[in-house]
Amino acid sequence: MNRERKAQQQSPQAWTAEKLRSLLHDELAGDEVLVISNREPYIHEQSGDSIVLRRPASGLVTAVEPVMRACSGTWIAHGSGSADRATVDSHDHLQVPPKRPEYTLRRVWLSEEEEAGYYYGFSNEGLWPLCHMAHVRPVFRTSDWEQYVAVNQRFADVVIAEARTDDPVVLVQDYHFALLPRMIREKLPKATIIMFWHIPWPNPESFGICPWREELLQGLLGNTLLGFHTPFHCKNFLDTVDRYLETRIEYEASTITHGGDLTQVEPYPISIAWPEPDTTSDVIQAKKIFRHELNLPEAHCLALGVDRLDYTKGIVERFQALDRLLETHPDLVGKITLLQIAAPSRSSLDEYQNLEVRVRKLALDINQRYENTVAPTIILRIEHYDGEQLTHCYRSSDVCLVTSLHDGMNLVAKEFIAARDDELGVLILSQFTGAARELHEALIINPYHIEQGAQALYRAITMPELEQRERMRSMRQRVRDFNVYRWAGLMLLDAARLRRRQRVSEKIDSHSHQGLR
Ligand code: ADQ
Repeated sequence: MNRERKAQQQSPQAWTAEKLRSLLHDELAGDEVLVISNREPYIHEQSGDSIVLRRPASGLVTAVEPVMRACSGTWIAHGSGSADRATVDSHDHLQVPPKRPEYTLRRVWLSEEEEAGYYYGFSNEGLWPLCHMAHVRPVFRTSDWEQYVAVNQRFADVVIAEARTDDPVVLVQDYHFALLPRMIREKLPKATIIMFWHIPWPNPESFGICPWREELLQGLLGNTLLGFHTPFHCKNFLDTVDRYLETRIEYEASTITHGGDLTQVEPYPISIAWPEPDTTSDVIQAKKIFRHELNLPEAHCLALGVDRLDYTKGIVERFQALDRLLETHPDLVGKITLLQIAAPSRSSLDEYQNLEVRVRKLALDINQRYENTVAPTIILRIEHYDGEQLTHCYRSSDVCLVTSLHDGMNLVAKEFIAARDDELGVLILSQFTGAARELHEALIINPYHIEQGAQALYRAITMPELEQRERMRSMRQRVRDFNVYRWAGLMLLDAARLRRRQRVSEKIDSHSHQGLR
């Protein structure tokens, strides 16, 4: 790690949208930025005769959107909404955010067959379980792989069509596009290609079961810079490349040289944009209103879970921990409720349908077991909430439970902390999240250990306010300083450095060629 970067990490100055904007101007002067992700930041859906705008429940979108607003540029993504075609211009472009445009969204259309193979199949039945240790077997089908290759190529063609220069800064997002960096590199050799892998990277043995492991790694080595959430994921990636490809790896410098190309591999812990202070309501008031809305007594203890409905998030284990708490502390029956808000996700896949059945049944069983006249033990809402509603939930809860079995980072943990301007509330956090590497003052648990989860819940609901405040204050400081602008800023600073290096070496090459003539 270079000295400049180390210093920045040790003494983070306030990273803001403004600072990111001026960094782009100073370090990557005038250069164009293209972002590519599967999920689009704004979805238009037909609802009867009208068109409604929806924001997806996606950690990636939560993080990348504020960065894009700061950078302008073009965001290329799959147009997945039923009214998406009706809202673009003749170039499939749309200026967003719709109310106050700051950048361009370019939508890419996929057929049902392409979406089934590339997105549901290879990405979500193959790579997602391959990279997460949640004991769900990956499924690899040749037909899915063929669609994955074809769709990656399609996006590469769109990137090349959208690029106005031969050396744009291209930010590729996530596991849907492992092949894209190499495909772009072939057509735009001078581009600075940065990729962020939003999910964990497994160890070489686990990754090795993928029939197309070499192709995926070669695709990823088309990147100038490849980012993961934690140093551990970076190490797993270097070890995987070492195991399966002929390359030169410099562990000290964290670089890989492959076929003349150099890829830098670095950790960049992702985060959120720190919210503006809420001047409209105080937390005490919000708590009262929310309990009234949920039909709960005023002094009722409220625990909260917010996730996409995904088997990696440990929702079943969370319910089991609550069950165990009430088994061991029957005096708490009717005094605590868990509100679980789960956004429907990938619901056409069997694994996700089975999870929904399991989660619904367990909630019902637990509610029957602890039936009382005061309140249900679990309130399960399988629905999408907007940002304002979620903030209201975070501010009104006593405890937030993040019990992922494996998670690259987990932004819900950070959103909960950011919402608590009263400096109260307790975060229970799985040790298997990237967030646990940063948020040491949370109650860290192993979600597989149900008794430990129950004990943490007990400790959370009986924690004195003084201790809550100490913990929350420290975590708020961390999330405020290490926000999403810092995440993007550090990546872009590193990219700018690599870009300068590449330009210098191109100049030297051309001088030495001229000298030879
Ligand atoms: P996700 O797996 O989607 O992200 P996470 O980081 O927790 O997980 O982000 C979820 C986002 O969706 C949050 O912004 C949350 O507010 C929102 N959300 C959750 N439930 C919702 C609901 N019911 N209604 C509306 N919104 C909801 C992936 C990786 C993570 C990584 C992120 C970012 O799996 O490990 O942190 O990308 O890199």
